[in-house]
Amino acid sequence: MNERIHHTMGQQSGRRSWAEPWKIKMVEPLRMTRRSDREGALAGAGWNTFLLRSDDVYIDLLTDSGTSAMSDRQWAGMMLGDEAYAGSRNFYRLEQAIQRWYGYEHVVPTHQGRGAEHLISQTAIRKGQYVPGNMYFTTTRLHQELAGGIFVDVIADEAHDPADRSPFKGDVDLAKLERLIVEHGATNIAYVSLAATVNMAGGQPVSMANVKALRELCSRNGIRLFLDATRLVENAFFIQEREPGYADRPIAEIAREFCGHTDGAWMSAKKDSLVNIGGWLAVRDRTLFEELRNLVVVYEGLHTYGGLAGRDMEAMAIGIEESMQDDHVRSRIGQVRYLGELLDDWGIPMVQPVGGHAIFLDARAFYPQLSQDQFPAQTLAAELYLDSGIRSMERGVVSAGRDPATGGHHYPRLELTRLTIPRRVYTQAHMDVVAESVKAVYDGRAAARGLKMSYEPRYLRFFQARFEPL
Ligand code: P61
Repeated sequence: MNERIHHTMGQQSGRRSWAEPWKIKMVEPLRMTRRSDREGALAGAGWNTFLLRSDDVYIDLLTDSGTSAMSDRQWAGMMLGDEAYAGSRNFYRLEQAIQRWYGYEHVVPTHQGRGAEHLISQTAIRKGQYVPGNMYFTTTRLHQELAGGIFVDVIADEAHDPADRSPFKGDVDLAKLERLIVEHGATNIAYVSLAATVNMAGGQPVSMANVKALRELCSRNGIRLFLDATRLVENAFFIQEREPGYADRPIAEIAREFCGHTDGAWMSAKKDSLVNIGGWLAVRDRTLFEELRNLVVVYEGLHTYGGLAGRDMEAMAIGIEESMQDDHVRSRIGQVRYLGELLDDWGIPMVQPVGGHAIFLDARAFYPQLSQDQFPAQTLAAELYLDSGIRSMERGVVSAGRDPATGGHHYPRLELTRLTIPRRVYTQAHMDVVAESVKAVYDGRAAARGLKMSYEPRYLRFFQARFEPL
């Protein structure tokens, strides 16, 4: 065989190819657009990909949230919805699934992740308390701040460097956390807010060793440890792959062991759990649970539906089980990596190592000619859309928002554009198209001029802000 002919991606990487453990039963046609259509659509959307109509998008990599394909089992489950106002059978199925796969005893359903973040923040934070976390997430930090908390980033420094290839860039820097405890006293820390994986750092995992050490430090100081379990399954995959002693352990077991070190968790089930809508909050402490269960009826709905239809809870219960299967997770992350490897071969700057749910392009490295005030990552998202109709998301200075104390922009070190891969939705050929478009935009990078913000909403500005080209 001619050594230089490597046709499949597996061959190119010196291995046999991975593939999806499913086949396609139903398709959703996509509209192909011309560049002139896209120019009109982008101008109409104020150069913000959140404001585009989905009909104007070809490959939608805005988010992996609520965009996954449900299985035939989940769709069958949708027909088994018990839409009783109180005591729906599907709630008990969901409760059981969370107890079995995540191991928490007391469960409160919510309509999605931020509903759960709202409840835990209002219940567990006193005004003026600090809330250390492994990097901010937009909605998480906002709910902590709205409850009077002060977010402090205690993630390891490596997480802020896109080129650093450490295997567990989501780890908490325990020395940073200890300094915070010494400085302010344990009673002024509401809880530690631990996300696994860390979205804004590039989908980077937390090691089991780190959560164990964190548990020990928290217990010693009487501080609670709560987990954002939104992409915990993906985190468990990385532990299995990278941490000594876990190679032969199933992902489900690793995920459950991880939860075992925490006091409770909140969840956006729209990610790992393969549903279009849903979330939950679950804790071990009975008293805290009573408070959460009482508050949910004010903001979400009765404690046996939390803003969801019975059918949504059924689909979630089934999705949780499917999400924990090793073959599923391997192919999900395999697809993200496939795209990452193509881009890496072409020298495209991005966060390394490639994380669980997305490729994060390094917009600073794309556009060294732009300052952060010219919104490089927003510019890159716009250019990708113009080139091919691919929709991505800004994760830089626009997403970071303003400091509530000073009113000035937060200037995060990471200025990234996220290509987020929905689960079980796009094919390898779609990934090829994405890679080719990123390369075309990279080749044209010298011409980029940046954007200015022409409208800025008060909360979570990145969703609705408008821009104009400079
Ligand atoms: C996303 F642009 N993520 O990544 P909810 N925790 C974590 C999340 O990733 C998360 C939530 C809590 C989204 C949707 C989204 O700035 C944005 O179910 C780790 O979306 O309420 C959501 O869960 C909140 C996109 C959220 C954003 C906020 O695309």
